[in-house]
Amino acid sequence: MEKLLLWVSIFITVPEAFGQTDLTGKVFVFPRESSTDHVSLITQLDTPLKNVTLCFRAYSDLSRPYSLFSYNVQDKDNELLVFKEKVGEYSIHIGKSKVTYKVIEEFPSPVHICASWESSSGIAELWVNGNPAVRKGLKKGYSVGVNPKIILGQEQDGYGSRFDKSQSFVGEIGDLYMWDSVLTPEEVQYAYQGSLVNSNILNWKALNYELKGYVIIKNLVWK
Ligand SMILES: *[C@@H]1O[C@H](CO)[C@@H](O)[C@H](O)[C@H]1NC(C)=O
Ligand SMILES: [Ca+2]
Repeated sequence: MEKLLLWVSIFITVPEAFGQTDLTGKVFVFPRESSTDHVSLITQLDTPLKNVTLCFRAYSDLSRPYSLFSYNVQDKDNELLVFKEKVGEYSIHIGKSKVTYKVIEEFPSPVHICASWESSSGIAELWVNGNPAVRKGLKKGYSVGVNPKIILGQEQDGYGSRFDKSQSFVGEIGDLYMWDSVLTPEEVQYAYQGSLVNSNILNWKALNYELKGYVIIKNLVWK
């Protein structure tokens, strides 16, 4: 009984100890171009990923290429990367390989993105504003590595380091969730509508993060 109580108290206190914050209705604003400003997202991940989905909202008026979500592991660049190539074109990178997606979009306008990858088939899906792009495949059989450095605002070529100003993100990001599973099309729609669905790797409602440099948290005023 005492052991049980001890466990209960550990589960209650851990989220606070790790500094998790409910960012519902908020966004990270990256207000200027730099090679330093970024947000580091902290998660406990010690099982390699065979299935993964990442969803978020972003709003930027950059027309040059930029990183939306950069996940590196020790000694492995572009382990999991969602990148904007140009207006109407995105790419997903897994284990240094890359596939691209062409989408119809207005510029500039807010987007909701879901990107998923399934090791058993290699299929990577990109959903933009609830619409699926043509599916592509890469790194079939691969596993995405553990103990990541996850960076918003900059594209890593190192492990939490080696940023490139010309690939930095200027704009706003919010509603970010990450799962160790591939969401169903219905779940992607829930995510797009903002009525989600618990996530287990990263959760905007209980986010553990560090701001570095000029990054400001503001209310979400677009969607
Ligand atoms: C990944 O998803 C596939 C089906 O899409 C499933 O068969 C497999 O068990 C999943 N693997 C893990 C580790 O969750
Ligand atoms: Ca890189």
